[in-house]
Amino acid sequence: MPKRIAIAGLLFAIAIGLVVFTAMEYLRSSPTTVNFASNHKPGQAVDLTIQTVGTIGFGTHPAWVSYLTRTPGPHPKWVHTTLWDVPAHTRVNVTDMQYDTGSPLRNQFFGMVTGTIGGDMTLNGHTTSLLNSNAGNGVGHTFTIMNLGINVPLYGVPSNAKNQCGTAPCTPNYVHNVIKFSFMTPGPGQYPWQCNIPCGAGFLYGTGGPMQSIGYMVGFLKVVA
Ligand SMILES: [Cu+2]
Repeated sequence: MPKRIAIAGLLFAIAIGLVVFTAMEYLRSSPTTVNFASNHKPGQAVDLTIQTVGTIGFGTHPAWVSYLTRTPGPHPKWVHTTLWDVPAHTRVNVTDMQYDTGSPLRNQFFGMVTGTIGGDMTLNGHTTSLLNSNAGNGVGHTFTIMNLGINVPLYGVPSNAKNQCGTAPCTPNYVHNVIKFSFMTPGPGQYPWQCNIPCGAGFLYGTGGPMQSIGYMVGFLKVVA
């Protein structure tokens, strides 16, 4: 009898161990936060450089669409994350290197630039406040912070271009568009941001997979005081 209890106890301990291990693995695998706040001087704008890619090419979901973030400072590197610490009431200058192809929007509303400083963006150097996604290459992704009324459509690259980027991080010798815009951060808080194009290919209505995964098409703007 004591032997059985001992075995049952051992099995129970192993089960608990597995649960803890799995939880730790999950926590460890969640994307890191890029810190734009701690070295920030008051009044200075924050430069946020990101890229959007058609396939991330590595990790647990190599085929998924994704955003990547470039770290600030003298030795920048591309990180697979969509989590940012940013200072409050500060101008953020965003540059998106857009390497993905596009398509017509299901909801034309998201072809409009809203909530940015000046209500516009530049697309490869040209200022505009609206993209007609039924023309040209369509829209690949959007950068949208619903709570702040911010939406920026990201123009697609030509699908017949020969130099498509295969594996992220992409370098500028691959076909891409450069989209720039600025916005002001609000007071401290967590503001979810996302892509509003159902770009989760292979998932129901295109809204699953990368569309609901932090590090891919969803993230948080963590505004700190
Ligand atoms: Cu997207």
